[in-house]
Amino acid sequence: MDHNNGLITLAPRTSPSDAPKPNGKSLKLLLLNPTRAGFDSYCTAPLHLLYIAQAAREAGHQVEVFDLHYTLNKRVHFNWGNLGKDEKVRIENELIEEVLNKDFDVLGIGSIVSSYAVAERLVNRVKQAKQVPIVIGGALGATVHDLWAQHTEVDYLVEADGELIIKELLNHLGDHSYLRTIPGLYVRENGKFVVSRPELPKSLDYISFPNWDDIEYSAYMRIQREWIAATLPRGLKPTESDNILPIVATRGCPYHCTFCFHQMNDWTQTLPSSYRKHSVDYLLKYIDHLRARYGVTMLVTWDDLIMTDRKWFMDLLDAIISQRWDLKIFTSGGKANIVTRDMCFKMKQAGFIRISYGIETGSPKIIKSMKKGHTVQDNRNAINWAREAGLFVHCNMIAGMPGENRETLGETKQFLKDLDVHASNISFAYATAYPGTELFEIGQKMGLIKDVREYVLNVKGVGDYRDNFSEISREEIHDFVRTIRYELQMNWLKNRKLYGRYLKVWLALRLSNFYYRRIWNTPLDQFLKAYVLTPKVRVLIRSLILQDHETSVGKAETFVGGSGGSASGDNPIVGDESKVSASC
Ligand code: B12
Ligand code: SF4
Repeated sequence: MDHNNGLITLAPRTSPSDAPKPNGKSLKLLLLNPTRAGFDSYCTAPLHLLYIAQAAREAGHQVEVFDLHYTLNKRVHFNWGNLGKDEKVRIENELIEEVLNKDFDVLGIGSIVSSYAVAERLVNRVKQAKQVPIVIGGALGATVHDLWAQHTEVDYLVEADGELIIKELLNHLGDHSYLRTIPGLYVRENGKFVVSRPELPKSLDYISFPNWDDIEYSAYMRIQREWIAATLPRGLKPTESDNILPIVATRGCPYHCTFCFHQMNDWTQTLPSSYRKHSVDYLLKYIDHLRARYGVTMLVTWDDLIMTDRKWFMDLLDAIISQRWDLKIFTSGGKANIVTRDMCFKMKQAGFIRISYGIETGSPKIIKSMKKGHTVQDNRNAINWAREAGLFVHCNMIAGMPGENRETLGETKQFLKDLDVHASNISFAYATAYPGTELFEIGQKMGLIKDVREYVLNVKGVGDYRDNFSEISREEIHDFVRTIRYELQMNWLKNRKLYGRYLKVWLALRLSNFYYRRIWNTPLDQFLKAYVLTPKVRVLIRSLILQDHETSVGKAETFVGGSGGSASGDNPIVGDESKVSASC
């Protein structure tokens, strides 16, 4: 046994245990998807809970899925950001009361780590009111096990795929000597968690199809459609009749990029790879089911890295092509050292319309220190091949990693300009450390993350730039992320000799520089009200400064292939709240 942070790690179980008989009782399981710190209004389907719900139901239990994030946003008309603090507290408490009024024997919560603050409040309130066991999964759970141990009375945490674990837990609730042998289940004993290392079956085919009828799926389809429409150029945007659902074909990833979190992300590389996948046959059946039951016309892949196994991925593409389904597929998971020119063409044939790559940087030094496992030249090839095949290409970028300086940012800018990337086809994230990643440990060593609880209580999306890992000031990093988008637009317009629009963006950049460098501490609207008299001019200047593509550069281009083109709707300054997956 080894002891750390109040965690006791048992030796891995070498063979499946002799399961004692289930206690035979049918339990009521309530599954919650909590809201996230910062309470953004983007609502994606709680797919993780649908998988857990289906598994629990198969083991003879009753399940309800309650998506607090969606319910809250729906209640405030997706306008959370504009509510006052008191109003926010009132609504959160109202929702917690609703949870308390439900009839359940076990409470399950799952989300990403930015839900920790809300989940901690929720758990403590539930434990005050009811003596029910609580189990937490996803990145929210085991990565911060010491916080759950010290600041709550949570009973169980789940470190891995939860489908097998939830069955065991519900069937043997209370039998700690048995439960502590379940791989991946953290069991609280005397204020500490005890755990057996997870054993993850390499084939995911034991997992049943999630039941989308557990949630108001058509609402999530609509939200997803609107988000995708905002990120794609005209001609590729989904229409009202498109029904879109996410799919997860593989889980985990064999790479160890320093900033990335995935389940069983062992960046110390002492454990076997966490990568696991469904068979092509399973996926064909599942997609067919989604088409028949829910009228799905478009899929979004939510895998960590769907193309990890090149041969398997090509087989999947062939199988999809042979079905002649006429499906559209939107993916975030392209990796430059895996993708090939042939793969891009085959993806196009199979219905893929968009691919995003974790380009991250144009600096050879930074890409190496991120442990991306590929080079800047690989990135160039990957973008060019996808463009040749007619895929819409999106580049996920990161600014402010350790070692970042003026020179490396300059290399990134030049890289994007040389490839004639349009500003709307990039997302810039600020380097952000999530627990369970190497960057988190680097942040602790650099003294940036001192108090883990304080950090986790406040960790939000990448727009919330709190820690500067780089060699230059945070203002310089901010300035780069703000101005690169104007500069790429100007570069793109100049390459096409569109000088009228070039001048407009040039003016917008000047205005933005003036505002952010000279008077940034006065809120923009207050400033405009004080100094700009005509409302029409105020609207124009506001849109120029905030870099609203629709109003400042004209409507989105009709364009496929990435050698330019502008998809409207990106977050104007940070541009990356919309990213749904790891960079890859
Ligand atoms: C959908 C998604 C989102 C959604 C929200 C998801 C949510 N739950 O709230 C949106 C689009 C909003 C989002 C945003 C962000 N995301 Co995100 N997202 C995903 C994505 C693509 C899919 C999640 C999923 O459904 N996975 C499939 C299911 C089956 O796996 P799972 O979630 O791990 O669930 C299993 C187990 O964990 C466990 N389990 C989970 N919950 C529970 C509960 C119980 C009771 C039990 C028993 C078990 C259990 O069992 C499940 C089934 O086996 C993942 C990548 C991925 N492939 O997982 C990233 C991921 C979760 N996101 C991530 C990140 C970094 C972000 C952003 C910061 C990105 C950004 N660029 O801004 C933002 C944060 C925004 C914010 N304000 O906090 C990271 C995780 C970060 C972390 N440590 O928490 C991931 C892993 C991607 C990555 N590698 O970078 N994301
Ligand atoms: S960024 Fe992509 S390739 Fe890197 S570890 Fe994360 S999922 Fe894997």
